[in-house]
Amino acid sequence: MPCHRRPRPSLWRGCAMLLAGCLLGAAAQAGPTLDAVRTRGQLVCGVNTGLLGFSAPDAQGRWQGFDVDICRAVAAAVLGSADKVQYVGLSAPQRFTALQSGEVDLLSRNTTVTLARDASMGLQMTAIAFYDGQGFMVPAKSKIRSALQLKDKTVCVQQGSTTIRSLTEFARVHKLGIRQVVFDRLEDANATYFAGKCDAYTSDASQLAALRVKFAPDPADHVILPEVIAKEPLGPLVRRGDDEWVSIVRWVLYGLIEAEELGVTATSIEALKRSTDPSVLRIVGTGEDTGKLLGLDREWLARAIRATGNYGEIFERNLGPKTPVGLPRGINNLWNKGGLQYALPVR
Ligand SMILES: N[C@@H](CCC(=O)N[C@@H](CS)C(=O)NCC(=O)O)C(=O)O
Repeated sequence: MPCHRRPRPSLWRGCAMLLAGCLLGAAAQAGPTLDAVRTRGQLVCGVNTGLLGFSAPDAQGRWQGFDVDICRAVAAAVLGSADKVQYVGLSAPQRFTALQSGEVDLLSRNTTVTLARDASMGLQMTAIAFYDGQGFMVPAKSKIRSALQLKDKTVCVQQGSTTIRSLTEFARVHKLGIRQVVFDRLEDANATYFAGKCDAYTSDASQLAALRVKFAPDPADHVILPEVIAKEPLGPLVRRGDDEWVSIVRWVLYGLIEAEELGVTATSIEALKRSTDPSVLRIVGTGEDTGKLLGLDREWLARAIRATGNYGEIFERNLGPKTPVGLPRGINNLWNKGGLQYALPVR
């Protein structure tokens, strides 16, 4: 019987409970990954073996970078400390097996989300951390200033990524007859290109920017061409079939983005605990308890923000104009500042 036709008291109760559930959500149960992470007391995070700005160990062996900060934020939310992370460096071809087999709990490794990866590999996307695009880099002295000038040129490329296929399709569509020089290992692709043995190098544009800083005596000797030949939305992936874990990773990322939108930073968070804005209070952990909906406590997001800063702070510290990689915020700016970063609302 529909609720509005004078239902019996027990039905009223049922409807009221359903309504309360709709409005508030019910407390979540922990899924198998969260259970395993808690029992182990450590999050095992798959990252790139060494990609400047995204994930690389520093001189003391401490992992640093944008993707590493996502691991740290999740660990802070789930385990109470951003340091409770074990990092597993994974090459492009190794990364999906490591996640599928359970070797890592989370893959936070400059990985593009595509339909095939999301739908057919036993993996699931969470949210987009970085909007990237595939591009080309050429030596500045080469005079090539457009990807359309790559006719019959050699292009260095690594396998195990989305890159080869998009290169092949781009070359075919524009009838460029590009000659691919394919490598299993990134080190070999780098060595060959920076020794001047390929006319161009193709990869995610952020990666090209990082590589020229690391390997070129003068980064200005290499130019990234203006064309973006494929969308490369990068984000953390988890195993399919653990809905609770998907939600946790997704909402940590959204929470960091929303924190930026609301002006909550690693340093302003303490003062904002006395804010009068309910949206801010939810984020800083003194308002409505969103943690219980994820199987976490009230302070889950506050801990993540204290550990890593909000999304904007993470971006600026690891990739922004003041870092060696020197990327502009561009399309990774917030939606209300001309970019694409739009967190679903944390409420
Ligand atoms: N975002 C692209 C490319 C990411 C990627 O794995 N890039 C390669 C270079 S093209 C890389 O990081 N290689 C490092 C390695 O294999 O250790 C993807 O997800 O397929």
